[in-house]
Amino acid sequence: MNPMPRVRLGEIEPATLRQLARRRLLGRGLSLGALSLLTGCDLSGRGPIDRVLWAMLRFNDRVQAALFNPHRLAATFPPSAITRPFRFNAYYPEYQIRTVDAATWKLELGGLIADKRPWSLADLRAVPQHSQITRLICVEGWSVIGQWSGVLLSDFLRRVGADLRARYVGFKCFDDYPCSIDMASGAASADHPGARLRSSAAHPAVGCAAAAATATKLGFKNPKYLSAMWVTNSYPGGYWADQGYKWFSGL
Ligand SMILES: Nc1nc2c(c(=O)[nH]1)N[C@H]1C(S)=C(S)[C@@H](COP(=O)(O)O)O[C@H]1N2
Ligand SMILES: [Mo]
Repeated sequence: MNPMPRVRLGEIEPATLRQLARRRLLGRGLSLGALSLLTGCDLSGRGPIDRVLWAMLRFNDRVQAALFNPHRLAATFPPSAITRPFRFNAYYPEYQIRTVDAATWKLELGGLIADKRPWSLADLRAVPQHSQITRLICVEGWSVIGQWSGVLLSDFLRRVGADLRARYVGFKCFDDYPCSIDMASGAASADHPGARLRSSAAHPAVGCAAAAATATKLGFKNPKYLSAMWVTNSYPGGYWADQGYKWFSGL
């Protein structure tokens, strides 16, 4: 398994820029990789540094207004902005994708959930669906804009009688990618409608049955190939969180 490399900033980047970014952005949990993607600045490129700085300051204001405020929604985009072809990413190369039979696939439920009956793909598709075009940002240093459709995680959690006062929503994936998010991000439909269980893949190459997409978190907090979901008060960790990435990783 290759570790997901951290985004490296180019040698041209001055210490002041880095300090500024740390103080004003990283403190809030945003990686420099996410920053460079959101500003549209290639920080590893050879562009004039003050252009980058200027863009970052402008970006910082915009981000504070739009992304870091937990009561604002994730930025959405028009269909024309969707990245094609959509990019696949996992902790293994694309040719090693494991597939399941969508007809027999089930999402197992556990932990602090009243109705633990497993859900089929048809069950997931039979409840009200929501669609959103948002940006997925990977800490490796790239982003894609994609359309995520499916049942809102907050709706789903209420339907199955999840204890919404619990702290965590944990996910198991059939490619052995454990993941978990905070209940506040998963269940707060009014503030964060971004979190949803998507019942089909955004791109056919993924070949997955279901995924939990969280528009308000970095890419690695979007588990796909789901096999189980549970609600718990004990910290479940996750594949990258266990290797030192910030567990919360919100935008
Ligand atoms: N099951 C599973 N989910 C996963 C991963 C993985 O390796 N396995 N990688 C994560 C990472 S790091 C990213 S950036 C996104 C990429 O999603 P995509 O392939 O739909 O673009 O999936 C996330 N979810
Ligand atoms: Mo990622």
